[in-house]
Formats: sequence, structure tokens, C-alpha cells
Amino acid sequence: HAAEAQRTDLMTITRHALNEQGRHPESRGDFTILLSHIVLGCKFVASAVNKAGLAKLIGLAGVTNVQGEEQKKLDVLSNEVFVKALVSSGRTCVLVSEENEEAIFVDAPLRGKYCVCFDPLDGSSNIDCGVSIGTIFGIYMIKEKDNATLEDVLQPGTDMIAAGYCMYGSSCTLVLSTGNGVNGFTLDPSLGEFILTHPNIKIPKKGKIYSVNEGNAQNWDAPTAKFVEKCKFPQDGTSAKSLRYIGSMVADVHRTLLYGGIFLYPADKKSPNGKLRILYEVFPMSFLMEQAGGQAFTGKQRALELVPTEIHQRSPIFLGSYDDVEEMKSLYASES
Ligand code: AHM
Ligand code: MG
Repeated sequence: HAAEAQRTDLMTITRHALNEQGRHPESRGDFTILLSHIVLGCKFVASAVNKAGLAKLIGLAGVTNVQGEEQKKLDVLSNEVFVKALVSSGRTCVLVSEENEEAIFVDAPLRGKYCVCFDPLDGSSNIDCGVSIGTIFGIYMIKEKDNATLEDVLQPGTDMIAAGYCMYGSSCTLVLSTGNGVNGFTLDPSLGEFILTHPNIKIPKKGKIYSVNEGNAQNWDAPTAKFVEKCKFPQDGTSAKSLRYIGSMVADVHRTLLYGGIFLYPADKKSPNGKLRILYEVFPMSFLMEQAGGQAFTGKQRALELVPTEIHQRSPIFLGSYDDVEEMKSLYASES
């Protein structure tokens, strides 16, 4: 197996995108260009996240730079990098970021046909203790290029043409779907390239893990409470599920995708719409789950069929292994 010890045929994310492009003869490479700008943003954030701890250790955080500006927080900095990378790609027209209250409409000369909804640095409360955080993105195609409106991003998730996330963890992993399955790429820091390491990811049909913030249990609705009770005290002779909850959506969803199980951010009495945002958290992760053979459900409907009316709108979400989500669905069905 000596030949396998060192891989010599490297499938970079760009090469992969170009291959995919080959399946669409009409394509002029716009998506590949857009993706390379997203990848640049991810590499920048990966590098900044790696330095974040060190900067603090040596007292750099909060200091002022030569221009007298205070050093930017990592989430603000990441947002600026993504917005600039996306605009300068010349392939975008409407951008929705968790960090910007209003949607950004790209000026005519740089305008392209894609709309990108993203959370540049999700789970940022985890930065200071070195826990994995991530970037999440969902991509739509504009309806009429010369007339971009908010309607172009207030579309059901089924209209998304691509979605993905990048996890800044013990390694940096980018998981992407362009509607033809799910692939995972790991950043090789010595090459500065994302290499295909997880081709055609399929989520196990049923999992042994549930992932939820149980601190909210007193405010849950009956189906959520019942589901979690069944995870802990199964009555059908199966063994209890393990609980894993990082509190960083990208990391919790990544584990769910690879190991199977279910991730829940349900509605509760205090937050009737849950916490997570439809456009740049719920939709991209639901798209990936479905593409990997799993399901995503809101408690009322298939998550991707939601039609948002506001860009920062929230929704409850249950996503993961097909059978586990199916069980959640039947608990809601038997309630009504
Ligand atoms: P953020 O966008 O403010 O970082 O919040 C989103 C994060 C998700 O990554 C994670 O799934 C969730 O909040 C955890 O919430 P909680 O602390 O309520 O369990
Ligand atoms: Mg977020």
C-alpha cells in the first residue's frame, strides 16, 4: 500500500466545482468563481480564528492599531471579509448576513446573478474557549438580473441552488452541496487548498445521538419533551441515545451528518419560533441534510418548504437521520 500512503491526485474544491460545471454545458463558470470567493473568505476566517487565542494571550485584543482604530471583533471582521469577497466576485446581487440588519444590494457594475445568505461566524460566543465555530451559507439564483429585490431572497429553501458550511475546528472542513449530494473538503494548511476528504456524505438512516439545549426543557412543547424522554428512557427495548450538545450549530450539525442522530432547536414558551434563523442557519443545514439522505422538519412542515417573509426570521428546527426525524414528525402528527 506504499502508493496510497501519499496521495498524489488531489481533488481540490475548485477542481471539483469545475467537474460539476462540466455537467451543465450552458454554464459559464460563474458559480465556480463565486465559490472561489467564498472559499477565500473561509480561509481568511480559519486563519483569524487560529490566531484569536494567541492574540489574546499576548495582549493584542482590544489594542488600537496605527490608525487608532480599535481591533475589530472576529465576527465583525469576518463579516467584512465575506461581504467584500462576495461583492468583488462580480457574481452576486443580493447579500443577507446575520451581521447586517438590512440586505445588501450590490451596485450595478459588479452585479451578478447569485444571492447569498450567510452567517459569517456562527457560534461566536464559543471563540474565547476555543470551541469549534463556523460559517454557514445558502445560495439562490436571482429572478431578473436588472431588478434585484428582497423577494429574491425571500424564497422557499427548495429554491436554493447550493448550500454549505465551513467548520473551524481541530481541522478546517468545508461541506458543500450543489444539489447533487454532499461533499466534504478539508483545508490542507501547507497547500492552502481544500481537498476532497469526505466524498458523497450520506447520513446514517438512524442514529444513537440526540443534540439539544436541555436547559430549555421546562419551556418545551409536548412533542419535543416526549421525544427527548424517549431518547433517555426508550420503551421499545432499544438502548438509550447519547446526548451531545456543543452549542455551536455548525459543529453539532457536522457531527450529526457524519455520525447520525438528530439535532433539535425547538420552539419553546419563551421563543415560539425557536432561535435559529431561516435564511442562513435553518435552510442551508436542511438542504445539506436532505441531500445526505436525512430530513429537516419544523414541527409543522418540511423545513425547506417554509417561505420566509423577513430576512432574519427564525424557525424551530429538527434535522438529522431519516428515521429519527420521522419519529419526531409522528409525535407532532399524533398531537394535532
Ligand atoms: P449566534 O448566531 O448568536 O452565534 O447563535 C447561534 C448559535 C448556534 O450556533 C447554536 O446552535 C445555538 O446558537 C445555541 O443556542 P443555545 O445557546 O440557546 O443552546
Ligand atoms: Mg448565527
